[in-house]
Amino acid sequence: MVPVTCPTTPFDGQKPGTSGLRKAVKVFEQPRYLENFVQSIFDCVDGLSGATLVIGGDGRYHNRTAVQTILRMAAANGVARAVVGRGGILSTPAASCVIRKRGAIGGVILSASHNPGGPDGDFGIKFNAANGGPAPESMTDAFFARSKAITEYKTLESPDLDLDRLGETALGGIAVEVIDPVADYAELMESLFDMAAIRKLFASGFRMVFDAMHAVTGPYATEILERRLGAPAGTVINGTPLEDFGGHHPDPNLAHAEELVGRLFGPDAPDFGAASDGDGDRNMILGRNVFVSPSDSLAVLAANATHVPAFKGGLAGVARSMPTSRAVDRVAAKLGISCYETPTGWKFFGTLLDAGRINLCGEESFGTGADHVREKDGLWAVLMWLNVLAARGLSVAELMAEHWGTYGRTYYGRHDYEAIPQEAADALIAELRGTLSSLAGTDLGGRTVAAADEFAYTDPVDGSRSERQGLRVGFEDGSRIVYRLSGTGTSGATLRVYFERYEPVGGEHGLDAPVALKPLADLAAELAGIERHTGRTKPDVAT
Ligand code: VG1
Ligand code: CO
Repeated sequence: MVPVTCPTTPFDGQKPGTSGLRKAVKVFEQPRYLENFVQSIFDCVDGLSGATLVIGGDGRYHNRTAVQTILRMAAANGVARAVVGRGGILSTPAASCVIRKRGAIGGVILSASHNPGGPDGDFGIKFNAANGGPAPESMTDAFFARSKAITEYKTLESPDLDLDRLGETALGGIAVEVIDPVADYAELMESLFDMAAIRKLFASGFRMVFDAMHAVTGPYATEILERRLGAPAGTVINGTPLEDFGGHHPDPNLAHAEELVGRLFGPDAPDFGAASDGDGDRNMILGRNVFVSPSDSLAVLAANATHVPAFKGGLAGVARSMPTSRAVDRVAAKLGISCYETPTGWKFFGTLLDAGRINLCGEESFGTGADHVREKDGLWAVLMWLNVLAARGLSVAELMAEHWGTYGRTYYGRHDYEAIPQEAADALIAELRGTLSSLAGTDLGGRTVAAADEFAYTDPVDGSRSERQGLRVGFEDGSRIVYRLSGTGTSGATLRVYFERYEPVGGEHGLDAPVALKPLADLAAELAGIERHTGRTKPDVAT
């Protein structure tokens, strides 16, 4: 097993987006493409030599090949120990958990999250730092800069390792430890929740369906829900991870989790439904005939946090990404705790969590999490909901009605226009940016604009600055429209338009969200000239 140094030349566009570098599998399959990016990471991580590195992914097509490549490169780059999930599998939150538990220098996580998989699907790679969280922008900028100047990468000439057998093997000078991908994570979950109360809930006949969408969460959900909490066999559906997710979009929302939605809104519906995405960090929460918007979910969990052992001392503070609705702000105000507004992407919560300023946070994009790891965590959110339902003895519908009755209801929706030409998207944003400063005080569709601006963020802990994080138009009646371009897409640009409408206590709480939001959605399309710029008359996905 000889270490070798291979000459290479840079590839264009190895710029990490909202959550790592995501490209079509075909792009990643080009010789040297993955190697270049991995070497760029290794060149930028201080203290890599002699350290422990965690490696794993969501099991999608190309995962195993990539894990073997990264192991060889880790060995040649002086890593002392590599910790790998069996079969190359680690959900994103489990990887975060293992990095923290092992005191690793960080981890390489292979995933394109909710993007489809398979030979014609997408692949991705991200680096998480020693705190278990996504590399901050200062690091991802450094990886990108390095990728543009790279001239060589280091690897080993060695056969593939057996990733399916637990235990330790030597590779070059390093130890490779293949671990059960579920064990550490399941143990952590048991330390956070009132497992006995949830077990009792299931024993009393409470029925739930968890849709793992043939993605990474299947083994985790089966172990924790069915084996440890006693939910009946069959509670977890689509629980076997497949390289192509069964040809589906592993995206837990009303558009893509059709089977689950059908069950919860159909005859003899169970009490509770949930789903997770490709890499296990997202969650969707449903009750019988009820969809809980992710923004509301965050607010409800904040309001009920003290019913859960991990939070029995109360919350230190909460945070949400900018486009996430302000429902949680109202809870924070009532609790007298801080509420931070951060740019989109979990990496912006890291400093706040590390500093202990917050211990609960979330995004409108079906992401919720806490300070137990440094990633959003799908199954954790499901367990948190189960714990709250068990403690409160209410149905999901009753809990939501109580919440809106106390804080008012924030209707929330998002429209995505996918794969539009980059120039058209850039022109739309540039034009809108130019009009923002003149909007305040004007009347738009019967609503008066209170303020309009482009969101920029200064991290209150480390002072780092992030510009151009989305355009927002707020109205005097508490409603709001936000526009931004996605940083996770792999073809063209994706325009995201977010709407919220606030109905105070005693207001109209019984509308269907799309109906309640229709006037705002129409206004948003007109204000940005979406049809004029893109030719699109309706979004590809509405959630
Ligand atoms: C999207 C979501 C964002 C989330 C990111 C990664 O980013 O909007 O909230 O953090 O995906 O989630 P963008 O830039 O496409 O809007 V995951 O589960 O794809 O890692
Ligand atoms: Co994900």
